[in-house]
Amino acid sequence: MGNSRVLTGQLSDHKGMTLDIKEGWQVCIMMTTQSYFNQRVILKNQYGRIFFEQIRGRNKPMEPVFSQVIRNFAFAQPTLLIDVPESSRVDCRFSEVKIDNDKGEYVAVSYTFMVEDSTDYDYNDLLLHITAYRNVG
Ligand SMILES: [Ca+2]
Repeated sequence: MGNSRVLTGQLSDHKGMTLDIKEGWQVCIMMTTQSYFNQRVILKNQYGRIFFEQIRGRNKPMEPVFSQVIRNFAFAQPTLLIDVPESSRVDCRFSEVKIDNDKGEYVAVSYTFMVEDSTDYDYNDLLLHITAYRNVG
């Protein structure tokens, strides 16, 4: 049987978080917001190349669920940035679940981010889900 490793935490600043996604993996991104403020989500590499960028909030009506697939992700270890420029208090909580196969190889990861950008602490201002997995072969 494979193994899974779970990490939960809180992003402490706006410097971003490195995601443990390997080169060539498939990446699925889903996000939604109920925020008054605009939520800016960027996924980029260390050279600044942006793979995913969405700004959603009151000025940009969105589908209830926005999804995008990036096939054969070109770089490893991308950085995720979550920015809410109009908010002075962004509290982002996350969960990271890594999955190993029965050979002990790291083959998939699932990230969930939930943001509170105001003072009601319902954490519904951004829901972001990123799943990435190795090609079978
Ligand atoms: Ca809220």
